[in-house]
Amino acid sequence: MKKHGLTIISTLGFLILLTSPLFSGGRQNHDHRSHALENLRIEDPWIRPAPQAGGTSAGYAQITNSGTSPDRLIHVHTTISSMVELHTHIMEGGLARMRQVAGIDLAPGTTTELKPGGLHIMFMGLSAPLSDGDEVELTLVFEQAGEITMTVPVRNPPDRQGHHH
Ligand SMILES: [Cu+2]
Repeated sequence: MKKHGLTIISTLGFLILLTSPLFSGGRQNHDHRSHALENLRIEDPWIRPAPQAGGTSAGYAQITNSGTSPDRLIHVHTTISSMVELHTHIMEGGLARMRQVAGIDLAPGTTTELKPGGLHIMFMGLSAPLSDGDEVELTLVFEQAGEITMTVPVRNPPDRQGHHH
């Protein structure tokens, strides 16, 4: 019995030795993540109004990465639509077309602008119409910083008055 007890103690000691680097590794990872979160600033987020449920809309913002390492917007969670994709615009035969991208790179020390005609968050299969003045909740998922949830206003594009259609 005594011998058996010793075996358990030494096994425990061995396990503690094995797991302690994992614990400190996990803590470091958490620090790294909250640090990456501190370094991201999301400004002027907005979503385009949409007249019909089942339709599409697009979301924009300026995302500043003031840290020293790159991050990446990889997904957006929301209940306003059944599908969300990250899109960019490319010119094809003189026409601007939207194309899905796997992520939006946020280089350190730069501001990445999601704007009409450029990078944007695409909402497809809206669960309800979106009207100017509404507010919706979005959770942006970043590769390094993790998730940021925020309330985003629905509003008309700022340059709408200057366009003839
Ligand atoms: Cu799009």
